[in-house]
Parts: sequence; structure tokens; C-alpha cells
Amino acid sequence: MILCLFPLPEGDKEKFGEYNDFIMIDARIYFREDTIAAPSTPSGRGAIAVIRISGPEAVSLCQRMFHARGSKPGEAPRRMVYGAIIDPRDGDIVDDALCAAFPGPHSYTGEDMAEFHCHGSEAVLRKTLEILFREGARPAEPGEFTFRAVRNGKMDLTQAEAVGSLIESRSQLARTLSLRMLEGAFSRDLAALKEELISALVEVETQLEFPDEAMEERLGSELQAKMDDLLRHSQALQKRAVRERRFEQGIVTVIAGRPNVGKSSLFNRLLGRERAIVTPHPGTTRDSIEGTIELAGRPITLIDTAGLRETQEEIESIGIRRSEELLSASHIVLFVFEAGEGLTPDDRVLLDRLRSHSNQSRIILTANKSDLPPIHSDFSFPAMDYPWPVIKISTVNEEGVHSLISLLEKEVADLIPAETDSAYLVNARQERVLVRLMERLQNAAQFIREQSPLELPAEDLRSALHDIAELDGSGMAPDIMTTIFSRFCIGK
Ligand SMILES: Nc1nc2c(ncn2[C@@H]2O[C@H](COP(=O)(O)OP(=O)(O)OP(=O)(O)O)[C@@H](O)[C@H]2O)c(=O)[nH]1
Ligand SMILES: [Mg+2]
Repeated sequence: MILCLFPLPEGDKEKFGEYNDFIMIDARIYFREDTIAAPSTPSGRGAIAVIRISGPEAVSLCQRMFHARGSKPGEAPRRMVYGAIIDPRDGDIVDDALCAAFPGPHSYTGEDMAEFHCHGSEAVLRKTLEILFREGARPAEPGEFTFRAVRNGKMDLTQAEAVGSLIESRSQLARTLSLRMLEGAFSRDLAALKEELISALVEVETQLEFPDEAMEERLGSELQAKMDDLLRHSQALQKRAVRERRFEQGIVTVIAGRPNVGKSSLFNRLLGRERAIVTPHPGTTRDSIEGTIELAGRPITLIDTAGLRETQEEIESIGIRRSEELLSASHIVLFVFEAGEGLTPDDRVLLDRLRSHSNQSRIILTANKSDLPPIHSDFSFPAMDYPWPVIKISTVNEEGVHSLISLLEKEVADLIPAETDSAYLVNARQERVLVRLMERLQNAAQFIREQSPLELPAEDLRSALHDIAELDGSGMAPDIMTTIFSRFCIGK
């Protein structure tokens, strides 16, 4: 077995930028052309597990270790056949399974591939992989199947990275935007931009190589027009390239308020299950509890917190400190108070603190327990002297809960703007390169507009071309390329 993990050398950290916390996998492993195998389904028990094999031995390996009841795998390409996985050494039956062979180049990786669909038992998986590794395959590195797909021209780097973000997608919107990227929307935009860029660069380089004064004047205006087009198209591309960190962490929605006002009850109601403990005793929730929901196709990280109050009790005060930290990092705060009481002086102290500490958050004043009569018979719900929406709810009879959800939907749709027809999701690496690319194009355009010596825009245009190559993977250093894939899951 080859030891393939090593920490990133100190001196290389700058070069790898955002990847500097990652353990690198030796790039050389990814460039071997041997046969790899790995489970593609998560570990643990499940009805079905899938094992993928790719490489020159893939089909012969599965023919050796699979006894088909009908036709053999590979005889009918891309068709599932039923049979049994066996150990070719002693004929021992490992599992009843399905097997399909995908001869290259019409496979995910572009090379010969095979899949076993067996029962999702850890023992079955372990035994099947043990046989595969004994018979000549080696364990696949993270993302190595997709890496091979890129290496064999089945997809470019932007599509490969979209596979990663599609797997990671936590909401319908993230899924749609990642899928659009996978289908090649970003690749097509980049290819068009690359063509225009090359055409501009060719003109500049030709003039540099064979200076011709008669040509210079005509070229000046043509080049200027070309650069204007290039800038316009690159700006349109940048606009379509949505980089939304909120897709990854979800929109952080914190439920806060004094003890016993019904925060945990609301948390459970929004989550749709009894996750948090609810009791009539103030101070029930000590630590924050997280849950994930989806609203308007966007991911929401919902957090129930310890009730905020002055306390000498050690555990509770740690919980309260944590609540305050969460509040300052939240996108939305559901501030819960009791409808029959209105905002108490304590509520107002909390709200004023909230306003000064988490000025980025959107606050919704949530008056809970609207099913209970007011504390005093002459109490009428006051107009709120805060600039935030107010909504009356009851977690007991559900009054107002739907209106609160609609209001939340509006807020989250606002925080992650609506999907446009052509937007796609880019990751941090792509965003960084895009920003750099835009700067270079703008510089080049400026030099040309000011009729500076052509060496200056030429330099920027060449670097911009290099940026595009870094985006589509055509000109990327192998070690950076494999670092990207090492972030994928094994089996993909
Ligand atoms: N009548 C009525 N009671 C409610 C409502 N919501 C919550 N309660 C009750 O209020 C009490 C406190 O509810 P919790 O959800 O535990 O309140 P909390 O704000 O999480 O309290 P702490 O965790 O102590 O800060 C429980 O007895 C709930 O059953 C409501 O809408 N109407
Ligand atoms: Mg609670």
C-alpha cells in the first residue's frame, strides 16, 4: 500500500491560498493509469451499496469475481446483470448482487468501468473490496473518478467542481445552480470569453511582432471595439457567477428572548419535530441547539438558544454568553416575547443590546402565546416603537405560525436573491480567479484606451488567458489540480 498523504510544506502555503489547511494528496497518485475501486455510497448500513471500479482491469476484474445468472457483465454493455459476487480464490459467495460494465470511452471516467450493486452491509463491502484489492485494483483517492473524467476529456474542471457542489448542495436553489454548472453553462461562457480574448491577444502580439504604422491606426479602433466586447461579456459572466456563502452555511436564524417565552416550542414547530426540550420552567434550554430546514428553496440553519437573563448560575450563564455570540453572527433573529404582556422593560434592554451588537441581522418581533388572555384585563397589544415587523403567534394552537413562515420565506428570498435563468454557482476558488481575471481585462482595456505601449495590455491579456486556463483546468499545475479533487468524497 502506498502512503499517499502528506502535510503541505510550510513554504507552499502561500501558493495554495485557501487550501492551506488541507492535507495534500501526492499528485503523482492521481496521474497513474491503474485500476481503482471504492464504494460510492456512504459508509454504514443501508439497503444497497455501490462499488465502482475504473481502469484497464475493471471489466475483467468483475468478470472474474461475478457469477452471472444470465449474460456476463461486459457482454451487454451498460446493462445490469443479476448474479453473485464470489471470491475467485475459493469460490466463496460474498453476496447476491447486480453488476454492470461500462466499457470506455462511454463511461463516467472515459475508461473501462464496472459497478457492483450489493447489499449495504459493512461486512459485504469489506469483503468485496478486499477481493478487488487483492486481485489488482487499488483504493481510489477522493474524487479520483471525477479526476479521471477530466483527464480523459469527459468534462472540464468547472463541471468537475460542480459535481462536488451538487453533492454538497443543501437546498433546491443550490442544486439548480450547481446542476446548471455541471451541464456546462459556465464552461460555455468561459469558452466564448477565451475565444474573444485570444482574438484580441493575437492582434496585439502581431502588432508587437511586426510593427506596421499604417496598420496601427486601423488596429487601434478595432482593438478598442474588441476590448469593449470582451469587457461587456466578462462582466455579464461575472454577474451570472453567483457565489453565495449562505448556500453552504445556510441562513443562520437564531431564536432568542427571555426564558420561558416559548423559544424551544417555536423551534420545534418550525423544525416539524420535538427536537428541543420544552418545560414550564424558565431556564430549560442551557445550550444552543441547531436544526436545518429549507424555506423558499434556501437552506436555513435554525438555532434555539438559552433564554437571556441575569443569572449567577454558572452553566446557564455560559449558555447565555453563547446565545449572545450566536446572535451577533446571525442573519435573522426571531425575538420571542409574550403577546399578553407586550414588550417588558427586560425585553427592551435585550432588544437595544441586539440592535447595537447584531446590526447586520434582520429582526422579527415574535409575540408568542397569543392563545392566552392578557396579563391585565385592560391590556391592549401596543404599537411597537421598533422598525421591525411584528407577528402574533401561538405555538399551541398554531395561530400565526403560517404567517411567520411566509414572512421568513420573504426574508430568506431577499437574503439569497431569486434564481435567474442563467445563474450558476461558483466556489471560492473560482470566485477569486474571476475577480483577478476582471481586473486584468479592465487594466488591458484601460491601456488600450490610453494608447499606452502595447507591451502593457499584452501582459495583462496573457495573464487573463492564464486565469481562464486555471478556471477550466486546461493550464493548471497538477498539484493544485489534485488538491481540488482531494476535497471530494471517496468514490466520486
Ligand atoms: N399557552 C401557550 N403556552 C406556550 C406557548 N408556547 C410555549 N408555551 C409554554 O411555555 C413554556 C415554556 O416553553 P419553552 O418553549 O420551553 O420556552 P423557552 O423560551 O424555550 O424557555 P427557556 O428554554 O427556559 O428559555 C412551556 O410550558 C410551553 O408549553 C404558546 O403559544 N401558548
Ligand atoms: Mg428553551
